[in-house]
Amino acid sequence: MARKPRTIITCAITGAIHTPTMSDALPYTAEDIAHQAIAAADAGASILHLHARRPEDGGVSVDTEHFRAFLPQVKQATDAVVNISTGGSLTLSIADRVKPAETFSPEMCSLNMGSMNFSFHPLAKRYDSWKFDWEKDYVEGSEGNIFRNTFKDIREAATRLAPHDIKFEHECYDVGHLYNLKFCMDIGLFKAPIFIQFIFGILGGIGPEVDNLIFMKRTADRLFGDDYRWSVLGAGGAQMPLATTASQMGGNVRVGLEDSLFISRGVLAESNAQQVAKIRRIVEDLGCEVASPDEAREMLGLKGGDRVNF
Ligand code: KMH
Ligand code: ZN
Repeated sequence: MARKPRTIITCAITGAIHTPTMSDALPYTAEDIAHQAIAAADAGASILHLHARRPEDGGVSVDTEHFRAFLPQVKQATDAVVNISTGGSLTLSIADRVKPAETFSPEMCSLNMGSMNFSFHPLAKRYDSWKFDWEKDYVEGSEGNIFRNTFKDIREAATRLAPHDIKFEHECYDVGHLYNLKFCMDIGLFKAPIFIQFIFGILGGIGPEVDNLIFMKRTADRLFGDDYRWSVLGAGGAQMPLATTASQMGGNVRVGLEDSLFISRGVLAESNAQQVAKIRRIVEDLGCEVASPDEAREMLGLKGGDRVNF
């Protein structure tokens, strides 16, 4: 029997776009981000998707000094691939959002493949108290925000980052984003193999049903043939079920507190590493093996950890 491909586990340590600090486990200081990223890598994550936050109040940050405060530590302690977010926040310009990736030239960075509603305002009703002052207004205000990722923004990000030979994690929240990506590939913005993160369950994007995963995968097969690798991110309660399904379909998986604060229904996760350990256990129990960082580098055609700037 042919050996199943290895499963790459990405761990998204601390998103800032849609995850305020509503769990004490969510890291927001540089020390905690580094500590949890290293523990997630030790637990089996071969890629670490990283945002920065303001250490004083956990707010969204694209300040390069906030990234500098944890990147060298992560690099020294692990061999994991570092993937820097260019998502930033719902209100920043693309030039500001790509600055950390331009500065640190990581092996990977995220790239969001279309403009969309990206809302988490229903969360506001679930909380009576907030850890920091900015959080309630930010969460409620997401009802009126557009997450802007126009073709011009995508071209600007790709052009600014082209000299750095960075592999993009193309974040596709709906089927139209796959067609956007195809258009961008056809005009020469990205090199094969591209890496697509199929995202399910964000309010504004496609819902977290298995049918939708199959539809996204079938569409990507038609558009990209052998020129792509893929992974699945289910937001909130869809995280583990969709990751499990993806791994059984030969795909890769993304977990992490950025996308779900929970380890099981109604139970907050203690850490990112706990989520990585859980999906690793499931993947291995079901007969697959997880990819090491070097195997992930080979599968995705990455430039190598010695060519980053931190
Ligand atoms: N948390 C994801 C749903 C980015 O960093 O570029 C969105 C995200 C965007 O990861
Ligand atoms: Zn992110």
